Amino acid sequence: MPDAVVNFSLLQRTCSLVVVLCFLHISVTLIYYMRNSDSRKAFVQNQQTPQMHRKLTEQKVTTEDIRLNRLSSVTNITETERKLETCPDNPPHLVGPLRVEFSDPVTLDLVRSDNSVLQPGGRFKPRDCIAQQKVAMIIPFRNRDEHLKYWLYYLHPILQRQELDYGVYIINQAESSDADSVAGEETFNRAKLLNIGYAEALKEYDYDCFVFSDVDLIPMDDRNFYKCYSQPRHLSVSMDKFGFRLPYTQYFGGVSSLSKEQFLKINGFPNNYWGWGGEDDDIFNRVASKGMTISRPDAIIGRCRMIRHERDRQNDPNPQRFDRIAHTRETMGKDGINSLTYTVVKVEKDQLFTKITVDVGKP
Ligand code: UD2
Ligand code: MN
Repeated sequence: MPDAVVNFSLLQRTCSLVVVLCFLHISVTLIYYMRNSDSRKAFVQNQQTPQMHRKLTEQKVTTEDIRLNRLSSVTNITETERKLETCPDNPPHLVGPLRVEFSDPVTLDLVRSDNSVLQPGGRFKPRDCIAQQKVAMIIPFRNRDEHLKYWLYYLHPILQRQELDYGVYIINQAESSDADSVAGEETFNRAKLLNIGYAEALKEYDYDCFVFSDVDLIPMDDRNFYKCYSQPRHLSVSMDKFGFRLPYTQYFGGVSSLSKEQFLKINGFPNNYWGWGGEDDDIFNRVASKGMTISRPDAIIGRCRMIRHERDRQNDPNPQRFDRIAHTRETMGKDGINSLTYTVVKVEKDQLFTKITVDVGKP
């Protein structure tokens, strides 16, 4: 064989080897890249809203489509052409158990930037489907800004993943500085604030469900739906504070939900429990006396954490509570949403919530 031919076939083989090696290199790099981007995604899941998830998926679709030259068929589908269906029972973006800690520094600005999708007043609607329920989140409040920050930080992404049409209402009991009409700081009245939340939220939107939540309670699993069921629902069933179990069967404190119909059936909540305790048992009595039962998630899905705190000023245990809960059946007809009186002092619309400051009067 002539030398030139030998050299040429050697060159050809070397070239083929180089091509194969290049191909191998590219394949390995691609596989590593894809794996890495998967694990990065798993890491951001906890604080992930459906919008963030959608952005990630849309980016992926776009690159893929450019490669396959399918771009035009994607951009042709406009928002208005999409026909919306009712959101599913199992929303696709839920992640299950969540890490909940109160040591991370959280600022309202951080929470605002994470939730840019919210409408003023802490309002949200899913973009891709019609929510099954319109839910007002009602929080009784006075002087707990530190706790409120964590509530907003954790709950907004959860509620969005649950695909609810919701609004957040902070019902703030006025202090002396809030209004001339209020002289000095009065005793706290949690249940009356919850009644006010119900009434004020309904003035704004046609809510069909009301979730009543302490400001210091955070669910540890996003499968614990903040919505209403065929019976009044107790949501905070498995709390760190009580060793992750119910303290007693009739316990209804912390977080609960009632549909508009269920709420009206029990004439709302009592207005005359001033100070700490008893109002949650009175609400339980109301529910039971109307022949309803309590619906609850299981002890795993119902896990939640309460931010540790001292008893607040002007919220000492109410000495009348035992006497009052012994007479719920007789008093509930005339004390409740049908006898509610109060004065609105101020309404503030933040991106993350609607804060309604109210004068609830005195004992
Ligand atoms: C328990 C119940 C709570 C309620 C209360 C008795 C749990 C987890 N919660 O809470 O549902 O039945 O006993 O009344 O067991 N608040 C303020 N500022 C105040 C006082 C109270 O914002 O100055 C609000 C706040 O939303 C707080 C809630 O009222 O989470 C309940 O008060 P608490 O946290 O002091 O009472 P706690 O933890 O014993
Ligand atoms: Mn508490």
